[in-house]
Amino acid sequence: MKKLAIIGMPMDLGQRRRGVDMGPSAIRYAGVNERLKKLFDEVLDYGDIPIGRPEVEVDPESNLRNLHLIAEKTELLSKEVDKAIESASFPLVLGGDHSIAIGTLAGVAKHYENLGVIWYDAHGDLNTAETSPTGNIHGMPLAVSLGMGHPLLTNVGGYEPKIKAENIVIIGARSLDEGERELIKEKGIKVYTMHEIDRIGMTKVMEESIAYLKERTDGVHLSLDLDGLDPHDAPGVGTPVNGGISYRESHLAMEMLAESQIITSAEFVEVNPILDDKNKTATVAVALMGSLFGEKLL
Ligand code: NNH
Ligand code: MN
Ligand code: MN
Ligand code: MN
Repeated sequence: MKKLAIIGMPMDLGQRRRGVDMGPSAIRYAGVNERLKKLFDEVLDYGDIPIGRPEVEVDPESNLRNLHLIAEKTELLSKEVDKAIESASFPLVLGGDHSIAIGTLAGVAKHYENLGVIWYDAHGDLNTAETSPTGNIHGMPLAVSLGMGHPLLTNVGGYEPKIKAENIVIIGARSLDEGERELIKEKGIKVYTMHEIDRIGMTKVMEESIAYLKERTDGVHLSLDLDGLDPHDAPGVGTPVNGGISYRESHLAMEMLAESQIITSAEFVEVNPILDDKNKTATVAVALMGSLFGEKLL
């Protein structure tokens, strides 16, 4: 029995551009439930995690904007994700900005010895308060999941770390801050930048990534930031970076993941319908989910 649990996380507190809190609505409007019903025996929509309309936290002392709110809300998300896994459903989280990954990974990682992560993103999201040029927590969730950063964030779910550096593969990187570069080198994190995607092609990138994760992990979480794609194909994101992964390359990547059967949880983040062109980005997200979950033309 193949069951899918859809969990909306309408949170925009991890960055400064409003509208990404409407991501889950935009993705539902683009037909996620209908599309995935054909690929699962049962699709359960858990609805949205209640975020409300909290006042933005401004603490001039700290380079962690909305720290307390994000810790509190991601804790709620981690519980829902945990519940989905306990009831033998595949958890699919709809964002929201990428800070939500702190909660998703907190709910997922305790179910695995060696959780792998594919971080499909233009960015590394490996900043801490010390290295972040912006103070935006959506630039930090991968570091947080490694146990690096403010304890209120690293301890979401009540344990840390969630993942090991050698179980991460970053795909699509083309904008890294200085501290992130250093951390990648220091920890030996596997990264396929746009250079490698251009040079060896997405087929090889995915073959290598899948082989690498298969041999060392017992489950793999896909964290897909829509800004990993080229802004031409996914314009509705808060921090677009030119020269990204194409629509076709992204479908290929999802199809290869479907074939490999390694993915055990997923989230699609940073969809901002206010910055979008007629819900194009949410529509792309849903199409990619179709491929990820095994949709076939013939
Ligand atoms: N690296 C920048 C920061 O930390 C930008 C992060 N923006 C993202 N990450 N969208 O995926 O603020
Ligand atoms: Mn559990
Ligand atoms: Mn990101
Ligand atoms: Mn990004």
